[in-house]
Amino acid sequence: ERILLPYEKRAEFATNSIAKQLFTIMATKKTNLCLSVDLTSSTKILDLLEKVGEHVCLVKTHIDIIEDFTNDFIVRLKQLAQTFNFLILEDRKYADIGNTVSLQYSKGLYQVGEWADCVTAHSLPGEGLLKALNNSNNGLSRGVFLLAEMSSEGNLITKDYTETTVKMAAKYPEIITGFVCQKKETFKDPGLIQLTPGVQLESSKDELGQVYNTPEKVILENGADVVVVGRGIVAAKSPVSEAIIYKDTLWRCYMKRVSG
Ligand code: BMP
Repeated sequence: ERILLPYEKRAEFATNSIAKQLFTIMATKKTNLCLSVDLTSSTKILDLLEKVGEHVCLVKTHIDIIEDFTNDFIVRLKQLAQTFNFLILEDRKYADIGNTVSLQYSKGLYQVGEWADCVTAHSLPGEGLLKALNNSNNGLSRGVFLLAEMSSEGNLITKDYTETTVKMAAKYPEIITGFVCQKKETFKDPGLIQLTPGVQLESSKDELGQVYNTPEKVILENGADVVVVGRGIVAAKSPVSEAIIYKDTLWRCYMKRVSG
């Protein structure tokens, strides 16, 4: 079973180079925390990453919520990624025909393909978008997390949709890093990464349908490999000490899982 294998071992099964790198970073830095830096000021993001970069394996951005975006933000973000050895995931959730996704990925204000190690995409439009992302990497190592399930209440994803999504991904082993999903049964391939959002220290909900599960539940029962935390950290009174609490808690759960 994939969830019983340590990240070092999982790295050996990875067919996508970003998945391999991410497994290796987790094993080396002993953290499976992905910080979702959902802040709208570029200096606030950079200041926070300066302090928590050492505790995370992956930083997830929503680049289109930043109010003072400049190219310098990207330069500094990449410097931090190098200094602290984390990867960058732009949570763009592409969901259009291949040609449009190719333009959205490579062009426009953000030029996501230039700086994001990996991106998220919906399977809804069909595999054309995976072909497009696969062809737009300019020879760089790039990855895609495909949305197989969502954390929000009332989302329209069905069991059938999830299964077809996993089958679609199997046709693009060189570009697929893993799945954004909620359950360990969703996929079996040990070389792919389960990225799970909707996590806080206490189970709860927000007022707009987001559902939170605990670290214990998502890692030990639901099979999460990388855990996404946004407001649990960024909206805390002391984001840095909260990030350390999340990192330690998530890593303890992972250690418990792999030591059987
Ligand atoms: P928070 O921990 O503050 O609820 O943030 C969760 C983050 O994960 C958000 O950036 C959201 O866009 C993302 N996300 C999610 O919450 N559920 C999903 O199913 C997929 C997501 O990407």
